[in-house]
Amino acid sequence: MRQLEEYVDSDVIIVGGGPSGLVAGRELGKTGLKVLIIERNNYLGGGFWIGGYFMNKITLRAPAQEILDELNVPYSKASEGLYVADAPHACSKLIGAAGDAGVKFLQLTLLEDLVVRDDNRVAGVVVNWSPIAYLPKEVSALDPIPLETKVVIDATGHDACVAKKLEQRGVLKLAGEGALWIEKSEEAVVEHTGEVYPGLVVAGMAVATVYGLPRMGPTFGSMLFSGKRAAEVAIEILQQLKVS
Ligand code: 48F
Repeated sequence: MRQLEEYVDSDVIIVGGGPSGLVAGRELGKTGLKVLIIERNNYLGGGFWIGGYFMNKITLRAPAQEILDELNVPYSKASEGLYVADAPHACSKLIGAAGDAGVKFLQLTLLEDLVVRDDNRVAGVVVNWSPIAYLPKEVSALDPIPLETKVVIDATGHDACVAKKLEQRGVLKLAGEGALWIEKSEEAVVEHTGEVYPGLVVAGMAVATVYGLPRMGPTFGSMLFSGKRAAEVAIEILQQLKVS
């Protein structure tokens, strides 16, 4: 309860605790910023616990193995420029690294809406307990609460749930994910990671959904690099806010 009270105002809220959100959180936390990750599941890690086709290995293309080095995750070289790691090992190390950087987590918490201020800027999130989605109407009529922040990062994966809230308001148009094409998708996702609306940054697979980029296959390098890029963009936005 005390943590919730402390985090009704923060520097950055990341919605989604998958690989891109966790990396973004870690990078931001390392700089001393007040960062909260909101996750609808009880567990963090999103799709990073398992590789393609239910295999418990993840693949990463160079130079993403450098991020595994940073996290002290062991891996092996499968072929030139392609690396393989144990998914649970990589995922748990990444969650731990975000925690070590000072990031706080609010699990079982569902993004319901956004706080948008007069100057048309995203200024927070509106959240509720995610279990209410499974409760009968008689007990699920529960008011959500707002959490204010300076920058929101949409790291909700393929659904791009946060950006979709702006689309529902008619202020943003999402192109929808393109067909699977790993080589194109990896680079394009990192390149397009950025501020899509004042105060809202998109990271990870949400970037493909927002910009109509090809969807990813079972490889994770660009999720990690997109998280890093999202953190850089958030820091730039925070610096601009300080100046203005
Ligand atoms: O899906 P997810 O792992 O997103 P990501 O960081 O990475 C994508 C890859 O896992 C994989 C891929 C690349 O190889 O294609 O899919 O882009 O993590 C997204 C997290 O956001 C949470 C969801 O439970 C998951 O843990 N999430 C989604 N919608 C909401 C949410 C919501 N409305 N409120 C709170 N959390």
